[in-house]
Amino acid sequence: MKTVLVTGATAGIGEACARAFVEAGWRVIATGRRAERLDALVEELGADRVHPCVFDVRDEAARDAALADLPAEFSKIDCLVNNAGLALGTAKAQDADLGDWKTMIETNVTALISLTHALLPKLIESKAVIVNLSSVAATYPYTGGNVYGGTKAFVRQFSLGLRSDLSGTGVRVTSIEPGMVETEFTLVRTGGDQAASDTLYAGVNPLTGTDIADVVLWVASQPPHVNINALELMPVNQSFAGFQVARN
Ligand code: NDP
Ligand code: 8X3
Repeated sequence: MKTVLVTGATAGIGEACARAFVEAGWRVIATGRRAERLDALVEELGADRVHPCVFDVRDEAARDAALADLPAEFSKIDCLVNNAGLALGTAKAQDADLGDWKTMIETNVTALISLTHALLPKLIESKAVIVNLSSVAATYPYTGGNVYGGTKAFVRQFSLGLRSDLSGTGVRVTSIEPGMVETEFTLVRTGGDQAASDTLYAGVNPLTGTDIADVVLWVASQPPHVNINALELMPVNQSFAGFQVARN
């Protein structure tokens, strides 16, 4: 039985990944800060299939302690899903909070590279699949997306660079780049504004966490000679708009 480590498994895409991988016969190391949500996953999916690891991805000491303590049957990691991440705020750069910018960089970039670096020896040994959650925001800029989009562009380019560095090791790397997925993402981004979140997704028929989890599982289930480099997906009701022009 294979094992996947999913960061940010307490909500949204990560939680759906935990369910999808267990359903497909994998063991899951599920991480996040909200212990009660991880406990609920263990309760639902079984302690033999889900191992909870409670830590903030930015806290390297807590992370290393949790991962040093993995039960033997969860210790060989066949797939790493770097999913934990967030956007904070939609303000234009000139109005944005610098603390929010730093939190996004620490979570979406620094924590992701740090975990990947820490696990690489194991991942090379097991010829693992690394799946990184980037975003359409990596490619298509929008007003107020400033640093969030920057972090996701980093994730995409880091994924491609990692793939290049890992040539010949058998490790595969994929950048997943979704558009609008209805999760707790907008609730977090708006500081808990449920009405704003509901309004954003109303009438869109957005992607779901399960849609993305199915894609992540498909990527991880390809035969060993197939690497999905990058995969961009959107809801049908989301597409591209034109440039803006400021007139004097
Ligand atoms: P959710 O807010 O629903 O879930 C985010 C997950 O990340 C939670 O499990 C949360 O766990 C975890 N997380 C956030 N910060 C930390 C932290 N400091 N330490 C540990 N875990 C953390 O959002 P999504 O499921 O939508 O987002 C998952 C990923 O997908 C993100 O990287 C996001 O950027 C990306 N994405 C999302 C899209 C969308 O439209 N929703 C589109 C494209 C990409 P906890 O709070 O318990 O710690
Ligand atoms: C989340 C998608 O368009 O809100 O990464 O940036 S978007």
